[in-house]
Amino acid sequence: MRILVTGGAGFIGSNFVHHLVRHTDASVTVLDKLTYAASRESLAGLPEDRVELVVGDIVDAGLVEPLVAQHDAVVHYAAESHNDNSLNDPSPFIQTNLIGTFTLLEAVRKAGVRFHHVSTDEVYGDLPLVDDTADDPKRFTEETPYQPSSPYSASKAGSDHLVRAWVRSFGVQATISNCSNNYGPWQHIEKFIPRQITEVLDGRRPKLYGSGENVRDWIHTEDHSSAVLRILEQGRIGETYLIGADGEKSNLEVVRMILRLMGRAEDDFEHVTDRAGHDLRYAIDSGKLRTELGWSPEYGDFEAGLAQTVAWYRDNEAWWRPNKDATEASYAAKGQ
Ligand code: NAD
Ligand code: TDX
Repeated sequence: MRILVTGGAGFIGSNFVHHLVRHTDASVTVLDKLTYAASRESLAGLPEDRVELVVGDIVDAGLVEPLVAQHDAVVHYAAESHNDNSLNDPSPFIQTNLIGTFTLLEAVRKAGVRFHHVSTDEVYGDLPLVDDTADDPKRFTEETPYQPSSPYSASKAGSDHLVRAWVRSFGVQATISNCSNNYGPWQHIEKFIPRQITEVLDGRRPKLYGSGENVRDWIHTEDHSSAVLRILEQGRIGETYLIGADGEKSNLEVVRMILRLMGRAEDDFEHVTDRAGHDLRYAIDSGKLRTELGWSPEYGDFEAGLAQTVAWYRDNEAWWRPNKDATEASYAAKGQ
């Protein structure tokens, strides 16, 4: 198999490339624009005879069409991925997430190549918070109606709709997955967990948007990769699979856990300006993926996975340090 991985130099895409090399004998081409979010180092150490990096834009049909035609499958991770950035400037989100996905769909349609589209649970909007007495709290399923809140999630929702239309109208051989919040090594420090870990490493206080009661459903990026590979190999064409590991935690709980793991007082954080339109709660019911394809996550213990992630950022300061000042300056300008 020759597999083209778009966005394979980003946080989750690079994990998937390592996963493919470890668990299959596929040869892999990474197509990545190397935006601010990419990292060549995340691909270091991979065998040169199996992994090639092509630097380019998924919006560029002249590049994409011949490249796609040389592969058996495309796994599409490339995206602008940060909600806060989409509130500052939605334009690159529309370009990459919508026009880029359209460009890839046209290429796989012409070449008859299998396509897997990596998407997010944010396309479903948000859920109410759960009080402790509820015995069967609502979670997202494959049937939940789309109701995205931010320019980022709206652009991902639009890209999902394009994939479904290309399956139905043109017979494109595609599957879709919608995953919950990922954590682990190599995540850009603009994102919640690495931002707080690196704030503590720098002797400052973690920064919670608003009250901190917002809930995210955390999954280790290794588990996301194993699920995507399972869907690529065994998923039914035209189907959507939700990926999640039953990792619901409020932001406040996560911040307290990070502080505890790093030897600081659990209330040593600050509240900052809330995100506009901030989604309240995400929660995934991954029953279809587990029952139909027999997948299950390996990182069942969030605190253990978080402790490993803290250790990774402690040990890899040389990787994140060059981005830290600019990332914090941009948050400070918004009171965050
Ligand atoms: P990321 O921002 O870390 O990486 C995105 C990668 O895409 C970068 O390497 C970037 O250079 C590349 N890219 C951006 N625009 C491009 C373009 N026009 N052409 C080619 N490459 C381009 O993102 P991530 O967190 O690794 O997310 C990867 C995918 O997974 C995205 O589609 C995202 O929507 C989805 N997802 C992310 C999460 C999460 O928690 N981070 C959860 C569910 C789904
Ligand atoms: O400093 C912060 N303080 C804070 O309280 C930051 C950066 C975030 N937050 C909150 C906002 C969210 O409730 O933490 C939560 C997680 O924030 P992000 O890491 O920005 O993730 P989120 O907006 O939930 O989206 C993520 O999961 C779904 C990814 O960035 C998306 O790409 C993915 O689709």
